[in-house]
Amino acid sequence: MNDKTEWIDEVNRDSRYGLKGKIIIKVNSSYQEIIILETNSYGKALMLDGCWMTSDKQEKYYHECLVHPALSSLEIITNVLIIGGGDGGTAREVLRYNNVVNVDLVEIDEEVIKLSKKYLNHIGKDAWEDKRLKIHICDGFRWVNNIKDNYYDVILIDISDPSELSKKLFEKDFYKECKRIMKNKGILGTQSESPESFKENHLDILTSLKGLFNNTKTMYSFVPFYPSGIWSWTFASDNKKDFLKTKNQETNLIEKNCDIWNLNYQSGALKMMPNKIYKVLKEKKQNEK
Ligand code: SPD
Repeated sequence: MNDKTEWIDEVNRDSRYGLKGKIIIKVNSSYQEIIILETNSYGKALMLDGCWMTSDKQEKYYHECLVHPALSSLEIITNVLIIGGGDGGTAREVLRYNNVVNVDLVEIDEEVIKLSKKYLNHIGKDAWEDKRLKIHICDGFRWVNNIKDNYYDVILIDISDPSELSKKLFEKDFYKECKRIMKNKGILGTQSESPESFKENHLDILTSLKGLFNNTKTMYSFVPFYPSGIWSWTFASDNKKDFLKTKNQETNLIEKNCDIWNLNYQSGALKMMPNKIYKVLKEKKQNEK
């Protein structure tokens, strides 16, 4: 570890979101720059290509909100796909459900997994040793193209902000493939960016999913060190309108052991769509008629 304490910032438009700490490692993988920082306030933090991804003391705000709305809503969960998620936090939360049989974690950058296992073990914890977890070092788009129809019960998209590397995973063609490989009653959940600091991307994600699935729902909550703090997770399904209704018998126990998410938190977060987002979506819908 470097002994020097320094500020590392994510720059988003004209704002900077910084953490102060000591750099544990800074490397360039074949895909991106990876920094792991030891901070006083948030424990170890991971930055990819200048964007904060996760940190020991904030990750639950993100991972619990991505995983539990979808998994608590399904009685039977055989196959789960995680696109991205190389730090292991999403897999850890998924594997808390004993009735999950198989989890495919598809991450393009092997280095992220290696470094997360080594330095961010507080996040992945024993998920890495769980026999149900299969790690595939592969491009997410290529992976979904090669899977048979109606295979996954849940697809969770845990990827970085839109960039050269990730942009295909925000496009309608990718979501179409996800829909094809998902069971009829399955649920897709994705981090859907910030309605404030990534407003256009956020609207694009919601519009694409609304165009493809019968039902979508967006949850808004906080990830304190992401640009603007407010973040969102969107769930989509062709199942009934109330597809995010609790059906999994393990939910009560899981809820008790969460730090952030519970069914009340979820029900409030599902009502938090900022009016400016609501109005744009309503106008788009009217224009389609
Ligand atoms: N602005 C950051 C968006 C990050 C989404 N993925 C985070 C990875 C945590 N598993």
